Amino acid sequence: MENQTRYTVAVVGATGAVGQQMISLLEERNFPVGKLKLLASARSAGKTVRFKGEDVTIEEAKPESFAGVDFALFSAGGAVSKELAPHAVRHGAVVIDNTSAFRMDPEVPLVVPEVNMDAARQHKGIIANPNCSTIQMVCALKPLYDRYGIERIIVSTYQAVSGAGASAINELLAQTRDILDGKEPQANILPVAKLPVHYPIAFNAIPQIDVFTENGFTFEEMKMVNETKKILGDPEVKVAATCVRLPIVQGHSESVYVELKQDYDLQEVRALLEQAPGVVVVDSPAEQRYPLARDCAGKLDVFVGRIRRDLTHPRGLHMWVVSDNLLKGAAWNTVQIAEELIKDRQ
Ligand code: NAP
Ligand code: 3JM
Repeated sequence: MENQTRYTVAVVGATGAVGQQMISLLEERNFPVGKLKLLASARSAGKTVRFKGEDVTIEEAKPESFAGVDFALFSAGGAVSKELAPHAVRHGAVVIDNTSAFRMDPEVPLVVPEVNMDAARQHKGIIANPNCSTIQMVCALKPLYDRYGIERIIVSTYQAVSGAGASAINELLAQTRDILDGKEPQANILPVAKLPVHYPIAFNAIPQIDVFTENGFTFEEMKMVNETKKILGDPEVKVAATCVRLPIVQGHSESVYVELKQDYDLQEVRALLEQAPGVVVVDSPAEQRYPLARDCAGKLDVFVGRIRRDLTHPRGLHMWVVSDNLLKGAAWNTVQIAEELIKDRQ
C-alpha cells in the first residue's frame, strides 16, 4: 500500500501511562502515520522515544505545536486539554481527548466505537473519549440495552492504579516493597494527588477515586452516571456507582448489576454478549473460569463472566466485566476512533 494516505499524528502526554500505550498501539496497529509528533511538558522536552525503529524527540506542547497535525490524541490532564485542544482544532486537527474536559459538552461527541461511532462522525473538531470505567461497562451493556432496554444499573468497580498515572504505579510498587521489607509505606499520590490526605494503596482498598462531589458520590462515580446516559443517548437510564481503587497495576474489574426493561432469557443474554463486537465471554463456573484482571491486561477486548440471574428481581442480571483500563479504557478506544475515521476517508 505504497500510495496509502499518511497522517501527521500528535500524542499530547507522550510520556504518560496512557500516552505510551497510544504510541505502542499506533505502531502495533500499523496506523498510517506519516509524521509522529510527541508532546509533553517542558520537563520531558528533548527526551526520545522509539517509534518504528527511529528515535522521535519529545517537544513541549504549545499552541503552535499543532500546525499540520491531522489527529491530536490528548492525554495530559483536563487543564492541558482545555488550554491546547482549541488550538489544535484551529490548526485543522481532529482532537480525540482522553480527559474529562469536554465529555459532557453538548457540542462534543462522547464515543465508544462499538456503541455510538455515528456520533463521532458529527464532530466539530473535538471527540471525547469516555472514562475507562464507563467504556468497558457500556460495551457489555449495549447489546442488552438494544434488545431489552435498561431501567437501572448499579455498579461497583475494582480499579487498577495505572488509571491514576505512572506515578501511582510507582507508588504501589514502592509501598509493596517497603511493607515486605518491614518499612513504613510512604503515600503521596493516592487517592487524589492534589488533595492533602493520602493513604497507602499496597495491601489496601480505597473507596475514593477522584474528588468528592456535593451529593456524596465521587467525580469518578458521577462520570459513570453521566457518561453512560450520554453514550447510550438515554437520559432516563438510572445509574449508581461505587468506585474503588485496588493494588492492581493494570486492568479494571466491575461488578455490574442491571435491571432490564423486559423479561430476558439467560441463554439469549449470553448469546448476545458472545456476538457483541469487542466483547469476549469467559464464563464457566464448572471450570472456575471467569475474567481476571491479570489475564485481561494487554488485551484490547472487554471480558464478561459470572453472568447470572438476580435472585430478588425478575429482570435483574449480574455480570463481572474486566478490561485493560489503559487500552480499551483509554489508548485503544482513542486509536480505534481514529482508525474508524480514516476508514471513512478511504
Ligand atoms: P501520567 O502517567 O501522569 O502522564 C501525564 C502526561 O501528561 C505526561 O506525559 C506529562 O508529561 C503530561 N503533562 C503533564 N503536564 C503537562 C503540561 N503542562 N503540558 C503538556 N503535557 C503535560 O497520566 P496518564 O495516566 O497517562 O493520564 C493522563 C491523562 O489522561 C489523565 O490526566 C486523564 O485526564 C486522562 N486519562 C483518561 C483515562 C480514561 O479513562 N479515558 C484514563 C487515564 C487517564 P511530563 O512527563 O513531561 O510531565
Ligand atoms: C482519569 O485533569 C486531571 O488532572 C486528570 C484527572 C483524571 C481524569 C480526568 O478527569 O480527566 C485522571 C484519571 C481521568 C478520566 O479519564 O476521567
